[in-house]
Amino acid sequence: MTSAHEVNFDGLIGPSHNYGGLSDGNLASSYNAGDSSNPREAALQGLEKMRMLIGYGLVQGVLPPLPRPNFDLLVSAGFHGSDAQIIETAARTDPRLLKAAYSASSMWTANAATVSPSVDTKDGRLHFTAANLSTMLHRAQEHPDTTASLVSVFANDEMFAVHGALPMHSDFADEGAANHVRLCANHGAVGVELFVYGRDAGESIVGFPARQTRLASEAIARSHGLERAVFARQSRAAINAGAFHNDVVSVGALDTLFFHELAFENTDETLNTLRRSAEGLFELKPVMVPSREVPIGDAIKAYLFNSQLLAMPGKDRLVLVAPMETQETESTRKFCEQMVSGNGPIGEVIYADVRQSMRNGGGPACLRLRVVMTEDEIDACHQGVLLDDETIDDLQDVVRRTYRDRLSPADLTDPEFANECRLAREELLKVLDLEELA
Ligand code: SUG
Repeated sequence: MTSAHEVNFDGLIGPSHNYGGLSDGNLASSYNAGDSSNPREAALQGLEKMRMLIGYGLVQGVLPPLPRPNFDLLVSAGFHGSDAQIIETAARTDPRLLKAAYSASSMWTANAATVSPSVDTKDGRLHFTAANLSTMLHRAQEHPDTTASLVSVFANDEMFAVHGALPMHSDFADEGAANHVRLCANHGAVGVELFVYGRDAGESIVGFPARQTRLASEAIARSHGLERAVFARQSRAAINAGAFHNDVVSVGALDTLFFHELAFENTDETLNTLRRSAEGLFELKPVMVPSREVPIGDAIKAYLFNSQLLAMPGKDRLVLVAPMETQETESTRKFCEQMVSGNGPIGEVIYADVRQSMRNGGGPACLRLRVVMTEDEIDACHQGVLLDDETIDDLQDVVRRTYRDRLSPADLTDPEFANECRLAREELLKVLDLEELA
């Protein structure tokens, strides 16, 4: 066993954050479609969450926003000419495609990749597989640039293995760490990796899309060289209620799995398989939230489970970092109050304001990619993305100077906005010492 830290790499929210209504099955995205967003506030909220966690003694990383608009997407759809001509023609003929090309969805880094720490893998390297996000067009464009970011940040081939995305076919649909939970005795010990899928390859589904297939999860477990992988099916009821990823109805940390009664198709089988895989390593602590206390609709509206579940220095029980919406919803607030007053594994709930992201269906857990790293791995990764208060100040300064505080879908048609986005990103990359990604 080695000592290791769970490093949270949050997605820095980009200047084109907007409410495009692009995600079928994601209720917040549909309800808020067309509203004006505030990209400046969104990015500042995300950075304040990162600052808060640094304050609690955690190691915090960041991944930069991807280049938007994505001219490659627009050019592959046949638009051509100068940047301004491409935008003007796309705005006239296919505004939805223009919205997709502008989507700031890479902020939700829980969907950037699936990550297996070196202690779990056969070759002893820390493995990443960029998610193909093949179900939604605006997300399917992310993986080439995400892979490039991961390659830049985790550049040491002896320690890190960055795999490109799985084939772009519906049989391999993969949404990354949002459907993956690692359980263990402590971060540096061998873990059990739980992969949650919504359908089998080739299976057709009625209702909201199931964005992860069992085949995709198995392919990742194989290529990461995992010995203790468990595959469980997400319940159809959860998906149809709006849980488009498993992390909307469950979250785990160390030996604790916090989940809604309706999260899995077969709860007993899932828990028993986890217990068997964890034999000799740790004793699983399931914390199930019953529907009679928190109806699934409330859990999804309040995003109770889309929280960060964290082991914090100096605290002997886990801390849940939940969105404000969990505090504002009666059933979830009450559940949290009762939970922390008991003697279970979760001892505290802290509420974070990430409302701008929440209105697109992204809570605290969506905004971060967990990477369990040894001290040597932390030293070997690109240091510019490891944050302290000063770097957060610098990033916030760029955001205040370069981001708009109001963005409506109509603003995306202004060619000048594309230029603003590019300049803002270039300044952010400079702060992170990642100009190579410009
Ligand atoms: O993929 N929303 C994202 C939210 C992702 C949340 N991530 C996790 N649960 N891990 C999605 O549905 C909305 C974009 C828009 O409509 O403009 C969006 O893509």
